[in-house]
Amino acid sequence: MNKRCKGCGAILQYEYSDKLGYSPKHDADYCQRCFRISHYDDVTISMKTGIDPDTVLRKVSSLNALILWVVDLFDFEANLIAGLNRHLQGKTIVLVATKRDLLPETTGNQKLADFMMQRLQDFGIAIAGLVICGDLVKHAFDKENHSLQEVEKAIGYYREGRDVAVIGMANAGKSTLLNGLLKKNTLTTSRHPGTTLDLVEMDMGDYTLYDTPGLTRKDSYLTVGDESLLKQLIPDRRLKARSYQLYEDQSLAVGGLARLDLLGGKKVTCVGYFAPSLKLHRGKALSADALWHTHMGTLLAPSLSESFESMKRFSYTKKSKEKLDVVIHGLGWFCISGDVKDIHIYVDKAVSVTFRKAMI
Ligand SMILES: Nc1nc2c(ncn2[C@@H]2O[C@H](COP(=O)(O)OP(=O)(O)OP(=O)(O)O)[C@@H](O)[C@H]2O)c(=O)[nH]1
Ligand SMILES: [Mg+2]
Repeated sequence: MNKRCKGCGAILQYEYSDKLGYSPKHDADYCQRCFRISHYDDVTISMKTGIDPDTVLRKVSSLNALILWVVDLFDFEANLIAGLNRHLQGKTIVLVATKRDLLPETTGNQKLADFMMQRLQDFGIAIAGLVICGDLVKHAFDKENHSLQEVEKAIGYYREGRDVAVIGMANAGKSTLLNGLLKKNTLTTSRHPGTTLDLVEMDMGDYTLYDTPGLTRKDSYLTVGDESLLKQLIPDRRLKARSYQLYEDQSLAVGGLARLDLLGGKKVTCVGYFAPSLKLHRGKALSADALWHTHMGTLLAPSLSESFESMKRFSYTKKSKEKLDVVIHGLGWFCISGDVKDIHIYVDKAVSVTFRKAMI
């Protein structure tokens, strides 16, 4: 039988150093790519778009396993999987929400749970249970962090003799969660989406635990951004709510990546939730076009699109007083409350935007 890399699941091979699974040593447990990711944070072969989601879902659905669906709370909308129950017919699904540590501490878990249940209902996704995890990277084993115990409890309750497999979008934190359950860093984890390459089987005594490659979506800054952009987009610490009070037509820029125009408002509060390293600029909506034409890529940085004209616009007319989130996949979101009429948001042409009832 072919030997597989313990970190990413790729079949090990010893001939082609530019192909997946390569190792220079015949007795190695890990491929060179995993070694370089773990030791140098260097992803030698990017698999951001190279893994076929249908193949992954097919492999997972053929297992007799309880499913832990790992969902990144920061990038929640882009982590939803339409038709999940159809893809995994007959499977019991427990949603495990990760990266709670990035969201404001003041937001209660009950509120987050209610929000998620509502979104799942909107998407027609049914789950059996829900666990919200705190920081699984730096504080997984802290006394006051009960996340892993809660996941273990859910496994004990819902497994009913079956194996256990994780699924979810790339970068959701699946391998990190499993390393926590294994209590050692067996699996390769990284901020590069597409780290895990194939199913990885681990013996837990009573059952087999499976890590799986993340599913990818093309309409996210996580997929279209290059490695250096990813470093800036992904928050490395808790998000600071950046709040703006607006009294006239205004425009807010997230670096040179996204522009939000709020029009026809009298008194509007807009809160941005983005990686702390990303700069937000506020200005008059009237002069925003000129600003973007001249300063995209310089004052408005980082940027990705080749020009402002090439960016795509999404619009929304706010009719109720309800707080509204404008979510930019892979980047973060604005929460808008108060009296605003028209909302326009410009993003890279490949990226999607979702308008939703406020999460926080
Ligand atoms: N802030 C925070 N970051 C996390 C947490 N869990 C995972 N991460 C980070 O998220 C990134 C992705 O983690 P992985 O475990 O590699 O994600 P994955 O779902 O296995 O990704 P793929 O293998 O690409 O599908 C890494 O940079 C992790 O450090 C968490 O609880 N909090
Ligand atoms: Mg992984």
